[in-house]
Amino acid sequence: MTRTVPAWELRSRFANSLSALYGTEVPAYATLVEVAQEVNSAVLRERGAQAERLGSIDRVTAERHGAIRIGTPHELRQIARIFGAVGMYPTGFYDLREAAPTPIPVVSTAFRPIDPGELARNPFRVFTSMLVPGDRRFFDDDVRTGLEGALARRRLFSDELLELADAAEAEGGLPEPAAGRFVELATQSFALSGAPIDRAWYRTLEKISSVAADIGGVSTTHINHLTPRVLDIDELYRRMQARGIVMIDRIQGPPRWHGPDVLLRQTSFRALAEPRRFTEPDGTIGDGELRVRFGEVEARGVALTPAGRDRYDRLMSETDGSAAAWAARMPPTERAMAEEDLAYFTATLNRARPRDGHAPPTDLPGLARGGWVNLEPIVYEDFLPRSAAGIFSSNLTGQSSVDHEQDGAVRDAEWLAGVLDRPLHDPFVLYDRQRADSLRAVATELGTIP
Ligand code: OOG
Ligand code: NI
Repeated sequence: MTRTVPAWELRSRFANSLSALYGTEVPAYATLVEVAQEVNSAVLRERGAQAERLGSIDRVTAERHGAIRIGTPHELRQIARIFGAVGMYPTGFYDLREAAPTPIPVVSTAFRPIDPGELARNPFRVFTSMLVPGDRRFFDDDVRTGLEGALARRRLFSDELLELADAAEAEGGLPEPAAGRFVELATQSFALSGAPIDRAWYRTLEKISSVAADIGGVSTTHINHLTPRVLDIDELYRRMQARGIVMIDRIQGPPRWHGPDVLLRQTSFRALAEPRRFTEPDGTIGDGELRVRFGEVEARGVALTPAGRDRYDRLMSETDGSAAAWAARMPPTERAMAEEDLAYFTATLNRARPRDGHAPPTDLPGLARGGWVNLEPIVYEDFLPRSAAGIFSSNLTGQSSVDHEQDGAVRDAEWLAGVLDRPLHDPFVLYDRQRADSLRAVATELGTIP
């Protein structure tokens, strides 16, 4: 009898296999992974256990996020089945149509493990964007009709892949050889295709949005970037430049400062132009190239509570986001962030606390203020596309822009959950649950169970 390869192992194999593919497709990615590993080893040597405070070195070394872009609710449901097979579930709603300074005609979610144990085993996540052809800020009736026709005709995933995915999700894994076949087919479906691209149609879309062209101008999908995690992104940036790779001019997100690492910091480089084949207006097929894929790297910090997130958004929109502005508005230690309920932590009982006759509180800020607990940061597992203020607010309030939709549908988190036909997880709820679980254990030990 063959062993069932469990979902987490399928996920890990899928992430590795995509990484191998992307390394052959985009050689600068392989350099980026190499430099990230150099930096991570150096940080581990210098900082010891402190370096692993936001994840074990094994986790961080294996950690990647990918991004893909697709065209229709139908395709999104299929992708949800494929990711569901490897224990990755839709989490968070991002409306990039509202993103300053460059609105993009997509709404997005991230597929990722949601359970802390599963994240520790392998935290692979994929930011997944879906085109909104019905948004009249971007597309007129002709282009919309063209897009809908082109997207309805294509098939991204084979029946064999989808059937294997369903079996894996139902059984919590797959036996061999089905497991290997699943990983192979899933990887192939995100490879860059050699199929010719209709040049005129692609150009029409590209004038509106390069992302729209990358989705609706081609007949397949592909992994758009694959991002390793690094423990010191400033050092990585210096080393990449020293190797002659031109990076964007800055690291996005919070600045480097003397307080805790918070949320997500990212930087990227543009990949080289890649050869693609084109169908010309006269029907002949010619060569050309496109630059749609890039390289990105990220450093992760502690997850912020809604209050912390609000403070972060204000900081980024009202100040220059510098280390000085940051220091003026954010508390400089994990403990102070916990006391002000700005960031998420798990708590364990502080057995060294002297008895002083005080009754312990039950909330984490109170327990932190009274010295009752030791704290561990909960790492931010989500995204900050275009870190500008306001993108995420749609996640919090569900507000949307009805008047822009040609078909009158409001595209918010609830709508996306309906499209997916499975729960759309809210990142704040997941972080809160993790904190609450740890507080229950502390309360049991303190005898304060409500
Ligand atoms: C996805 C952009 C979002 C990130 O790291 O914030 C993303 C895309 O370009 O399709 O990957
Ligand atoms: Ni990314």
